Amino acid sequence: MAGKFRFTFGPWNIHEGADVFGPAVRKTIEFEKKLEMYKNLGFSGVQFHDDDAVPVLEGKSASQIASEARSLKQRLDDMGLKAEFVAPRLWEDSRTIDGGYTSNDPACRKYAIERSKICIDITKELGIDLVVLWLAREGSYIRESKDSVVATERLVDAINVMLGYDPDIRICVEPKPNEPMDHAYIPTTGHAIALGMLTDDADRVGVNIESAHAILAGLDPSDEMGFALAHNKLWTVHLNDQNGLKFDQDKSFGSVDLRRAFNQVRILDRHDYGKNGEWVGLDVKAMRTQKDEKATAHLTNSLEMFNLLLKASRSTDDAKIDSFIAERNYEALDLYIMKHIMGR
Ligand code: XLS
Ligand code: MG
Repeated sequence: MAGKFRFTFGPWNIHEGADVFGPAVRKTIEFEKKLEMYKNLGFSGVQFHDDDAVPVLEGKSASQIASEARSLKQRLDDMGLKAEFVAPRLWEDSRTIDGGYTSNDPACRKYAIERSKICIDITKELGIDLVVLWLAREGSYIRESKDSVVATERLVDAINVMLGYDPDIRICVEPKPNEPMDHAYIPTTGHAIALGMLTDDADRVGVNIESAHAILAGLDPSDEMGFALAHNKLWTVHLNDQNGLKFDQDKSFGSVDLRRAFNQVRILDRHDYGKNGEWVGLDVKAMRTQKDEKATAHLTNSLEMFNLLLKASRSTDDAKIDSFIAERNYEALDLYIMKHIMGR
């Protein structure tokens, strides 16, 4: 069967448990300590925001940023870890309140572009070519505040600047329909791929599909992945789970809907995801109730569930499935899959 999967997560996936309504409930684990934990947890790849890689970017010169990124690369090499991607954190600065690339204020748009260039510099110093754009604030709270045609054009312009800034980088747009904005301009995989097609070099624009984001858009993550795979655009994934249309929960993979998780693993495996070096990212968060000493269980649990579901996916009786399909006996197929996932 298909190859082996390699797993990544970002330092933000080990966190203190603060939420919109309450403060941190777990001790902070220093970044370096987190890096030391990766291998023991079964992960060999690290995803970064630009300021995870080089903290406090503001006020640092380009050469200082480059030298800090180079020293991080050295530490990763020493630990046997690889960076997967870098994403510009464009949602925390006061200049991105109304959006980065789609802000109505030209000075703020300029800031977003400059910050993205810094992100690309860091990406290159880490020896990789992948930038992820989660377009957090590229949307609106009220429709009348922005023009959706202009916003789309501004997103294209911004991506063009990034593509032009470095001839090798590839950009993965990570769609999400809402939160923090009421309406986001790039809510789904289809939007992300179509946006890429408007750019100067569509071949260098792909997608990062996060399970919870697809579910928040009322879509099935495995079908979203299939659509992207059919376009050769699935260059990374953020697997997790989500209990209906609520806040973005980033629950452990498979913890809400095992069958939905099974189908994500199945589509990835059946189409050799990873054959071009793509990683499996687990963008999961620990429950706020979790105690300090178990603050990483959500990561190992998600990894274990992926591997168990991979086993389940690879052990289906495909002749049986084909005959159910040929007979159009989907009730039998339905029961077969449910029992198979239950190990019966
Ligand atoms: C938020 C996203 C974010 C990106 C990286 O929902 O998951 O963490 O993946 O910027
Ligand atoms: Mg994500």
